[in-house]
Amino acid sequence: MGSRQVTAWHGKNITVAGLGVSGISAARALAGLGALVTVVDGGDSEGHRARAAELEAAGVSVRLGDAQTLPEGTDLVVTSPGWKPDGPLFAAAAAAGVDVVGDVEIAWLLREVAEDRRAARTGEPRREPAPWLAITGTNGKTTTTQMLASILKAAGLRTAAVGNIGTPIIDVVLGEETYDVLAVELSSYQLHWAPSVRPHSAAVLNLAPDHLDWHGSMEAYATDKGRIYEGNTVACVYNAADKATEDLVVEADVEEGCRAIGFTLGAPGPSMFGVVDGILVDRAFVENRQKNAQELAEVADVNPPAPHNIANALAAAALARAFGVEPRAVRDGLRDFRPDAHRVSHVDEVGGVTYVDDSKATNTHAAEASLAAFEPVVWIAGGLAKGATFDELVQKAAKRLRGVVLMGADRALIAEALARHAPEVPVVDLARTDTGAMLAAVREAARLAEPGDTVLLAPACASMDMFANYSKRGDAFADAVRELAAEQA
Ligand code: UMA
Repeated sequence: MGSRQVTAWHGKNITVAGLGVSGISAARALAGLGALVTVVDGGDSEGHRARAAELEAAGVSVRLGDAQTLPEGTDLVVTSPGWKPDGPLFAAAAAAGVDVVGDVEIAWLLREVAEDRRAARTGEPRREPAPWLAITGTNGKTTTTQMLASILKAAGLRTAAVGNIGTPIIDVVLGEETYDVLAVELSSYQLHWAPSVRPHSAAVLNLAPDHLDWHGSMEAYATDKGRIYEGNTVACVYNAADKATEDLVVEADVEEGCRAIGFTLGAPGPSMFGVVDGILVDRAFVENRQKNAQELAEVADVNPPAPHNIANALAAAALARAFGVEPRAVRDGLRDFRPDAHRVSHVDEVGGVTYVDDSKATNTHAAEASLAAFEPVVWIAGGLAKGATFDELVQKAAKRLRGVVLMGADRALIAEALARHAPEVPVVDLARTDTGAMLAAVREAARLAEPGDTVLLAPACASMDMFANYSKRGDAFADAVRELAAEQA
């Protein structure tokens, strides 16, 4: 079955892989279009059963406890992003000649139909679907997507921040609200399963090893990230300090006239965004860019004004300007933006020691950025490594480390790197993967720290071996710090 023909989905057997946020959204949408939908999921918990019951009430079949076999007669598989592409379900689909796509692909393919329906429902003239300004990268993509949405709103545009950020994009495309433009965060997983997506403009913020167990290699990971530039019409935004992002632009097949726009923390050349004397400037979308630059905002307008975050702001500004947003809205949008919790957020000071939560540092690249901001630092790390190695991170951070507390499934990988590159640094190996380990970790870190030090939770790993997600891990850290403060009061 041609997976791109939305009209062909009616009456067809569509298998949705995953009863999570994206699977539920895809199943409801496809059932609404008249497809015969079966959701399959390897889990069989109480939560899964409750979600299954809700979907079954909406006419969707659900099969729990088996993520491997392809339901008989499947015409198309729509997968959730987290499913590894080398899994048995996809091997079975390939053997049966059945296409596999992701929920983001479905959202893209539904844009036209959604506008037909909206026009029919409201009686208003049919509009073009809202263009997508898309963002990916190993780190900073959620923040940049939020900054972009804030800038677009400040420009008076109707917009939403969607995708990997947590709002399934199908729900927004098919929903009641009308949008002028969408700020879309895309993960490498989503890009892998979304071959048709053609953003108006897109940015790859940076590229460092992550999710290698899923993609199989750094090359495969980079290739999937690079898909975001395919078919861009106005701007491919890259990080001038990260050549790999520029290489992806060079390799991309874009529309005639689409420009490569770099961003840099230094003074920008023509067709770039950068910083001059504490001012964020645009030398790309201005008259006579050889000579002129447009002031956008002050560095102090970026919240917080840390180097990696200024880079995020420049990327968001570049995408907004590519869409025609006025300079003043860039400044206002950046000023309005408030960062999420669990991103280098100050928790408390106990006994002269500062406690900082960067639970969002789920890979080595992010952990490296936050470790570089504190000295001396007691580092709490560990969790699921996702195929990463820790030698480079430990080498770079070694001099700053007062001590290290390790927990989680893959903590031995970090312990080995510490033994190789920082043998003098005291390491406490908690040998625990239970949720309660966080309090023990904070107590051990407090014991290692001296007044004036920072205790930093920057795990360099995913959280799911111990917690539901990184935000629960960060909450557990903050709770533990509060308990420590109470003990020491
Ligand atoms: N499952 C299986 N077998 C598998 C894998 C998963 O049965 O091999 C089942 C699980 O039991 C679960 C369901 O599939 O019930 C979960 O599917 P999923 O892991 O793909 O997650 P969703 O709930 O659909 O959420 C996804 C994104 N999750 C991942 O990419 C892992 C969310 O990004 C995203 O917000 C959401 O879609 C909406 O688009 C989260 C994330 O961690 C925040 N993203 C990674 C990151 O940012 O690093 C990529």
